[in-house]
Amino acid sequence: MNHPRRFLAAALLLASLGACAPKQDPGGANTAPPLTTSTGVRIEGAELREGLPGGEDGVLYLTLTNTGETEVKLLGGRTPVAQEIVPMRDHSAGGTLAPTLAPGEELAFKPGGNHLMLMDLKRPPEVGEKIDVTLNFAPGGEVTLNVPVNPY
Ligand SMILES: [Cu+2]
Repeated sequence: MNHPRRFLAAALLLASLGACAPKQDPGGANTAPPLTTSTGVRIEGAELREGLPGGEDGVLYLTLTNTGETEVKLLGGRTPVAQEIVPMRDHSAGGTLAPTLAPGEELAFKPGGNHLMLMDLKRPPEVGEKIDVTLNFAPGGEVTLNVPVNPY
């Protein structure tokens, strides 16, 4: 028997869950130049992924390394194209993250794992453009990167 409406609902749910969870690795992708915050957190490999048609959320990947001597928290972030940026776990684990990096610690946000989710996109990021992303660290405050958008 066919259940077209149920199928549609399931497909929409999958689409919304998947909108910030591409599986492919960003290898060779365009990324923002590395940057180090005043408290020694190095930000490398920052890239956005294009917004999907109808997708509410976007995704940002990067790797943080605490090269400083104090513990640093990533509080979150902002960008002109979304309501806010929220650190999240892999969707199979679920939930938000409140990352704390001890001196020497590294934390990767990457496809299939922890990610930085752009909540409630105001418009979909487009491949080839660069978008300002501001991350907020404590201590350290805000730092802004101009981040390229890669294919989903
Ligand atoms: Cu997400």
